[in-house]
Amino acid sequence: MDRMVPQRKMTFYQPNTNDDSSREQVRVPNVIALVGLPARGKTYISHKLCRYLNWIGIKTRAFNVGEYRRKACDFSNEGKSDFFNPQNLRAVKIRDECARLAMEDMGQYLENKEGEVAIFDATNTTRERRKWLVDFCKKEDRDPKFRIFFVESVCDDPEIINSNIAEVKISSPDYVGRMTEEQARDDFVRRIENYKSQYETLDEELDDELSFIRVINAGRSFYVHNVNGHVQSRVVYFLMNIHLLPRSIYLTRHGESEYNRIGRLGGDSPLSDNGLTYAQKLREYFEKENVPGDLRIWSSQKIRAAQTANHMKDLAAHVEYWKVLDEIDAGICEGLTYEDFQARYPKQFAERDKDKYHYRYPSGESYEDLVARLEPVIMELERQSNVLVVSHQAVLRCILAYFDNKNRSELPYLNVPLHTIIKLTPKAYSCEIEMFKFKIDAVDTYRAKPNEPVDNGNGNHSSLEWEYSNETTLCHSP
Ligand SMILES: *[C@@H]1O[C@H](CO)[C@@H](O)[C@H](O)[C@H]1NC(C)=O
Ligand SMILES: CC(=O)N[C@H]1CO[C@H](CO)[C@@H](O)[C@@H]1O
Repeated sequence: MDRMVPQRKMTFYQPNTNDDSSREQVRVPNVIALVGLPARGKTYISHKLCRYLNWIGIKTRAFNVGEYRRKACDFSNEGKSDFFNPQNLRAVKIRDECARLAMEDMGQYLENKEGEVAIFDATNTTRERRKWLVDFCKKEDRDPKFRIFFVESVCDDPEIINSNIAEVKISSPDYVGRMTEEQARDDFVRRIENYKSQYETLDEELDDELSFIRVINAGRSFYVHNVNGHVQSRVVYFLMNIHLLPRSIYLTRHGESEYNRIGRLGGDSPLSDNGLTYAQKLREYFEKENVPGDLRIWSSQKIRAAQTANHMKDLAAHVEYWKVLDEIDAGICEGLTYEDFQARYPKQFAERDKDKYHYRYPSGESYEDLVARLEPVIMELERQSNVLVVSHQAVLRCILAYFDNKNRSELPYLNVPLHTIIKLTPKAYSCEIEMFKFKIDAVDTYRAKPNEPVDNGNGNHSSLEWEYSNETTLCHSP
């Protein structure tokens, strides 16, 4: 077998450890600036964009001026909403100073090439303030200049505004533990009024030279103007696909397969007896779960996944079989065990341990390839309501990393055990993640990162019917 390999060896992928620098010359730094009154979902948009851009491989950080303000002064001594009154000169000065600090940090972040995109999350409601930001991005001595894109969220639907105030602002660090909910709401409504007095919306004529999107009533309509470049068009496409309606996404691997039992990689084997039992349990879970509205099931085209999904056909509005959900292609290692792989291709095996995200199986795929292949799935998941995805370990790691905001060094080691349902419920700033683990025997297919303690969450919990893990927060601003 080894003797047949040499001509293939020439195509062996060498992980490029200097991946980011090789792309530098083609990428222009981008600033995405949010515009809009409080309670228009700006921070929500900022978190989601940040997570999405990082996941597709564009390094992004959000700079939230509100956080600088909270650090700079103790809000409780500032007379609450009076602080946002344009007549309060001392407060105006503090706020301007915070915006300036956030902007300078953002400038350094882009200049030092720590990242390619900075999201500037401030209230920024005047034309003058926007000009200040544009001038900063196009500063004379700046080379290359930053490209700037404004994302304005406008909303005149009281229902959306009220639900945003209720869900987000009452639990804001500005209010929690400082006053009652009623007081917080009143204070916040006054704060909005203070901003309203100065607010100047983006205008197709007055702001003709700017690039921007206006998101109207949480995405009911859009106005897109003067889009410039790759990042901006990705942002527009993404914003036009997301929605705020409550729903859950369920992820599961296929039941244990014959190949799992004997430790072989990939292949297209059918379910084992344990796997069939899981498929039955999965059905019972969804009978009880009683998902509101329609449930869609998306399965890979591998036999083991389709067999798992087929048990639930009549519970779902649609069952679709997607080739893009097929397991990572292990190339020449398909059908081998890890031991075979290590014995036959020791160098390859070591390369993979060194940089699992970028490592590409000869004649196969890498995790990085997989993320690119799965981007349409993420976009479609954003558009849909309740979906169950029946797929495979590596594929689900990529999807989970998107929702749980895990970076590329963590992604290939995320634990996605067999016979477990992962339920994702997106919230305003985070995604609630619950794991339901069934008490059905399965082999453990997890391989820990070398030189790290093994904690695969398997085994120890086998006496539980299911286990529950806590809410996880997404995308941290600095
Ligand atoms: C990924 O996240 C982990 C945990 O937050 C951190 O320790 C690690 O440095 C990060 N790696 C990269 C490449 O950003
Ligand atoms: C609310 C807010 O940030 N307002 C500022 C908008 O920009 C002008 C001009 O830079 C400032 O004076 C305001 O304080």
